[in-house]
Amino acid sequence: MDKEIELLIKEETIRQNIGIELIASENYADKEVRQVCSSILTNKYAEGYPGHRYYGGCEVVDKIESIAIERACQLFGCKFANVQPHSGSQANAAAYRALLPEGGKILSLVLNDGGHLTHGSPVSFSSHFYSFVFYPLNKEGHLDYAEIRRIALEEKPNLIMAGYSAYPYEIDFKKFREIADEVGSFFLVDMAHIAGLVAGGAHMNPCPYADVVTSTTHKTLRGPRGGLILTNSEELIKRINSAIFPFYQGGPLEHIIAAKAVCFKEANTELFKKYAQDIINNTKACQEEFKRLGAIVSGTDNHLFLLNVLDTYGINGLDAQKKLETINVTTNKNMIPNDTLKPNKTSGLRIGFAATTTRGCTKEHAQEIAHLIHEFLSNQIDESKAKERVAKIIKDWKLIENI
Ligand code: DSN
Repeated sequence: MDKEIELLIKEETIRQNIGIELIASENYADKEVRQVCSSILTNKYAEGYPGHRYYGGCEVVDKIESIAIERACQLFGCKFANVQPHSGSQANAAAYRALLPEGGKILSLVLNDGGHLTHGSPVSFSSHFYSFVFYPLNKEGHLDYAEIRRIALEEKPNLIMAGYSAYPYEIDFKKFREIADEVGSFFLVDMAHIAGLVAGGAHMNPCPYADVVTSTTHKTLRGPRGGLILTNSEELIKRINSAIFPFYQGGPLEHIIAAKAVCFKEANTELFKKYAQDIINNTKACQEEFKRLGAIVSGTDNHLFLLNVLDTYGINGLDAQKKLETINVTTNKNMIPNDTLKPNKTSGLRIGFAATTTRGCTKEHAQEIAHLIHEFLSNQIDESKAKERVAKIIKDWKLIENI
């Protein structure tokens, strides 16, 4: 094997094993998913869809892609799926293309309140091809459905969006559907962050309410890195399919699609239901412990919460992220509602438990993680003491290569 790359993979394996991974969008794919990702399926070109390809020799990948579609539909209780998006961003691009004319108006969450770049950021394709208006969170950091309805009635968007990157509470998709119906808009849910919770029955399922649901497959869903689109509309799936191929993408990644099929099967089990609930229990345990210690934190109903490091420890989000990295605790800086600092500094950290729960994190570990971070960021313990505590917490966790 290429020694340079082999050594770097070893280095990354060590980094992942010795750390506590609290980045809310990350997870550890299991052996089967990883093996399928690196299979010979990578050799095959298969532009098109099962039964309608532009290449010969697609009879096997046709079967694989059909299984992936069937399993995705079964898992989320949906009629149609496109399993080809290379990422969540590609999935969103295709969904917009299927639902809107160029320049169409989209109502989404204020980006600093937890929206994703593809939900209208000036640096993303989204704001170049579509026109965005935004709804804010209320002062307490919650969705304000009356305010969303008011803005929607005033702006009359073609599309209303829900689903976020840093929102710690349950989303009521039924309320969004009612607003969209009143206004005559399409309703799109980007469930990338919560897809595993939805699959495990631990969050309301958007599929009965949204016209289109987009997702990634590698966050709480714990599959390979990639995207997914779901809908119950026969008309929309046709438009979605042609938006993915040939409009935005070329050859599908059949090795990744096969790994998505494995992931959908794994997520449709009692074991995965328990995993989804454990993520929520661990997140809650850590958030409550921070609160008990006097830290300023958001609430949580899902896999993440926001910690206000600026007002709690007098350190901005970027510096807190860097400081925690010195003891192998990985988090990411994040804006908090009404943040006074810019996105490159921020006042907060986003903390999530999907990855640690996969490795065997318990509620007691989650509480100890709150103590560790609290004591380290408030300088009650030094780096070497903090590293000892990290090693003790992860002592019995699974090695990532054995997951
Ligand atoms: N980059 C992801 C996240 O961290 O939330 C969203 O795609």
